Amino acid sequence: MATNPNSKIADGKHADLQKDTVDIQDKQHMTTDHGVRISNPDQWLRVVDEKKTGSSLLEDQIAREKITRFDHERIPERVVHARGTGAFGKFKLYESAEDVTTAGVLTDTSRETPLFVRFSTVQGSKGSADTVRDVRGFAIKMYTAEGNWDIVGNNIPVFFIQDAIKFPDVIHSVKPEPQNEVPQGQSAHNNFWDFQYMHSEVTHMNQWIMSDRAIPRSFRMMQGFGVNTFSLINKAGKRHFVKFHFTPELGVHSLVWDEALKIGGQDPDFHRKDLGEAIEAGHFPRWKFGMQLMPEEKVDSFEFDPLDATKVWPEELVPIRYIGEIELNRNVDEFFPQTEQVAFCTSHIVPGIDFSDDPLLQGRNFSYFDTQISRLGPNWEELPINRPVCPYMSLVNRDGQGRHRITKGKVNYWPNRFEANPPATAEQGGFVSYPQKQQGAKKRALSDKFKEHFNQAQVFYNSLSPIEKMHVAKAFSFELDHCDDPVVYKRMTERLSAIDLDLAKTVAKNVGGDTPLKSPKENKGKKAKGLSQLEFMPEKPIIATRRVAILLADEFDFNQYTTMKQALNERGAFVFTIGAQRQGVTAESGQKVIPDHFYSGARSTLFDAVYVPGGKHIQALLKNGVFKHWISESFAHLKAIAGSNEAVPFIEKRIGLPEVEVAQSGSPLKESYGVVTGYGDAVSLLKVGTVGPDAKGLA
Ligand code: HDD
Repeated sequence: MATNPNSKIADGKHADLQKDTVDIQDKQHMTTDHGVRISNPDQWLRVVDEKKTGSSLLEDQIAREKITRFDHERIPERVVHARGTGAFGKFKLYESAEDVTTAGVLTDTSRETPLFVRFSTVQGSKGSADTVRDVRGFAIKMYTAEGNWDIVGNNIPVFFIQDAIKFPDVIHSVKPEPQNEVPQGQSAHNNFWDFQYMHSEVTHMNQWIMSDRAIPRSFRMMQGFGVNTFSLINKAGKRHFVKFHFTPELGVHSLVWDEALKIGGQDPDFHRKDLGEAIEAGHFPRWKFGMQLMPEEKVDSFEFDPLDATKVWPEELVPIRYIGEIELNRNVDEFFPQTEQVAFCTSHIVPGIDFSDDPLLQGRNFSYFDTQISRLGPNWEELPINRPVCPYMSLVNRDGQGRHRITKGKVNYWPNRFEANPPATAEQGGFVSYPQKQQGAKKRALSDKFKEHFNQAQVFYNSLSPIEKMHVAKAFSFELDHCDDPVVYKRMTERLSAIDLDLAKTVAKNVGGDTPLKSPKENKGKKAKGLSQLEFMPEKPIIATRRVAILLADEFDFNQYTTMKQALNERGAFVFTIGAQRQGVTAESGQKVIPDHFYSGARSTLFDAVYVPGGKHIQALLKNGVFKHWISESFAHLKAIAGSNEAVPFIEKRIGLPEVEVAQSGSPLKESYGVVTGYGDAVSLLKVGTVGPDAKGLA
């Protein structure tokens, strides 16, 4: 197969983008868009009298160009997934999958394939908050040597609906209601839950979105799934169905709901900044890449239909084979031409990969290409971020708004007398569709197995830990409490009884539904692997990239502060000093420290852990309401809390844990519910091991 010389260069896309990149640092003079230097960009050309008053002239071509460009700066936001952020990276293959596919990207282990990932929320508009309860998009564009391969996935492995024709309905139902455009970035409203009741096929998915999966701590700490079923074709022409998985090295972690709500106001860009800062600091997020593979002939041997996107393939039946890794290692240079203009298509596949008859995927294959035309124009694939790194050429696809490629030659059709732009045979790398046999009657119908909607929803709920189940009950309660139409919240609580009777009773009580007495569908308690996110803790807790606040006021213990700060920095934590004032706080021993924030400028919600060193500063801190709230709020949000010396009795009393006795001076280190206290050497607190994502993971 013909390959591209770029195939071994992980930053091949970076090199490609340099052709279109200019650097604003280059002190180049300001010009109009047609290249003429501008002498005065700050005043409109006017006819003025001696007092310098007078009318502005339409003649001012420089002002008109500036205003006109500004007037047209906005393009339509994505109709879904409008809010998002992206980064560059690479895909590294560790094990060839040549037994199942001919795709170079999945068989050539010497390659590093450049890629771009865009993470997103679904419901909110472009300016909405990052931490809302929602599915997260996980869209990957791999610039492979044989063309772009897009995996347009989510952080949840299933979807609401089975047939693409229902997509406009489900999206209209979740988007702000038509009469008043309320609410923004939320599914907590009548229309969404009305739709959910009307379509029992959503039942599995709505268990996932009411779980902690829908409020991730970070884009770096969530799984990715291709969701739809694709095909892989090997050299012998045999087909396997496949589902793609991305499993984060850092584990799967979530916020708690109260935290998510507050961060939405305190820092609406929380996830966007988190990703950018980690990459900037060289802590590159990584995901293992895996595939679930099913030989074509097995497709009818399950109680569910493997082509139904509302179902997972249980790992007990179809294990995940991990064969590679993606890493994100470079932030974008400019948001608009890269993150905003990147455009994904499920139909972008490369030879060796093919579609399946999954009716959701079939519709998606139409929709993505189509939507890019209205958002970016017909030449959207020519935009620098979207164009392939391998050679590409079509004599026929040309012209249209925004075309800038110049194609030399006398013909724009095929075949032509010059034999210019010939197609490639399969041996030359030409894409050949899998020769699937088809026959049947033309009908609007889905296979019978698509009609079963509750089994996997029950298995998902059964597989959660008690804490996760409690969060699901609270999430349903929050959402349905926001519905003021009794038809909506009563029906939905009744529906929940088909999943779990206790869940339905709790929600009914909270939101005013009728308490169900029996379940319409017996729950036999079946559980499965890979559903509770607690299964995805990293093997060793890692504190790297976790945000740790150190709280200070005047007369803090300098030695404890600096040793802890240094120890945290050495472990890669992002350490922030919070002080009574940003002009500076002074240690007992006289040293001055300039904090990153003062108490009212930051909040406990923006950090994963907090440390309070000893020192006389505790007396001042005890009079500070924000400080006191910080400790109790951190505890309520299940965060790691550490304190030493004078801070110990304060922290223990503040938290009011019956198990934690007020420590005596000189007593050993203590750990209880993620609170670590001790006397003497501050750094030894870290050895207790709770100050890391494992503690947060339970949140
Ligand atoms: Fe979609 C965007 C993921 C079903 C139609 N979708 C979009 C994005 C993601 C997904 C991650 C954002 C891409 C980006 O960052 O630019 N969509 C999914 C998943 C689905 C799914 C995992 C179920 C398996 N989508 C789906 C259906 C349809 C669409 C059934 C239509 C029939 N999706 C679109 C779209 C969007 C989109 C309207 C809006 C912006 C875009 O495509 O590029 O075409």
